[in-house]
Amino acid sequence: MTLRVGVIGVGAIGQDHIRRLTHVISGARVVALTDVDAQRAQSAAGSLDGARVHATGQDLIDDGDVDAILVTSWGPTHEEYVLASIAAGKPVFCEKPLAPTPDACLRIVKAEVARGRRLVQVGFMRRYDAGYRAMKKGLARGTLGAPLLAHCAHRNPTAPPYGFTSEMMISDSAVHEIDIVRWLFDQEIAAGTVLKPRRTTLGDPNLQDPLIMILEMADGVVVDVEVFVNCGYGYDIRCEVVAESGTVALSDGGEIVITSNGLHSRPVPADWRERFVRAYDVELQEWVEVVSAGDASGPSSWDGYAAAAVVERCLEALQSGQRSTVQLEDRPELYRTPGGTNAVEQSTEGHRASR
Ligand code: NAI
Ligand code: ISE
Repeated sequence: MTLRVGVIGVGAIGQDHIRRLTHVISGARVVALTDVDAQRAQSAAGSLDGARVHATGQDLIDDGDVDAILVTSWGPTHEEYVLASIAAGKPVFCEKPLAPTPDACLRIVKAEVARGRRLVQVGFMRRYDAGYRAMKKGLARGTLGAPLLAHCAHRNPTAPPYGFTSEMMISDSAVHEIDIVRWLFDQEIAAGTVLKPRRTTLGDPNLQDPLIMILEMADGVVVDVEVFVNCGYGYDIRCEVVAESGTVALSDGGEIVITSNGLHSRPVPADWRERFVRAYDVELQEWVEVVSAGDASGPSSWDGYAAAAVVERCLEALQSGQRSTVQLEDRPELYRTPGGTNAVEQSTEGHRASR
């Protein structure tokens, strides 16, 4: 069976996901598209065999030939499309953030719970990255002892061109670290503090760039996250966990080492597309397989909500300079099933959330 996918929002990541659904992974076909920029939608459809262009996201969701929805429009538009997909009973993959506020995410959680089955997967693709998966397995083995600390860095060569703000450094960029440490440690985040170091003179002077977030996990592990969106030299993602008997870290290795002029050097990825290319492939391949089997797995609406709640408190901490505590609602039963949130989801070894 081929999963017939409709895509809402065909900008940078929308087009990248269309490419992978069409040319990289198996079992899916893009049959419909829409974008508020109608010309962009027409041009994206031009490269696809027989894909329909719809005037609105709702028309696309209502299309009887669309089995599942991919939402890759701007964050503030996600809630409307995810809720409409749930109402139509169609599986929906929504890029991060699930929605900009915890309240909006909770509306999605409640709609899904009322429907009685998981339909939503959130695009926290780092959970599918080989490096982060190896770190999680390394920690689970137990030989390193209890984790105590983690050091993360999230560096973009330049801030995205669309009016990027200091708040977006947390809600758009560091939201990935917020999700990945919840997943790595299988713990919620209990509090956040934001430090404001000296600003770079490169890039927008209004940006608090870099900034440092201190996240306190519920069990006392402390995580520092450097977010630096105009680092200039490339896209550099780091993560090291310090445990009682050793450390485990993402390797900074690319695939090759260049030796020249008395130096060994490794290329730095240009952007997220390059750094996480395999993670996005695995993420969407698993989504297609699981959804085609009538099932659900991967980061859930609950994970989208928990991340949004931490983001909200960190934004408060950015303003106040104070530590902010995070209070989550009770986790509904739907998101307690095995594999539903924090397991290593892998077709060969993972569990699936049941309907
Ligand atoms: P973009 O600006 O390149 O593309 C967004 C597209 O959505 C544009 O073509 C825009 O016209 C369209 N759009 C906006 N509102 C719409 C609406 N109401 N209905 C239909 N189309 C609409 O942005 P980009 O970088 O592709 O980001 C899109 C989403 O993906 C964001 O939520 C972003 O945070 C997320 N993202 C996730 C990444 C990841 O690593 N997982 C990487 C990059 C983006
Ligand atoms: C972008 O939206 C992403 O999600 C990328 O993964 C992240 O590294 C970048 O900072 C965001 O702007």
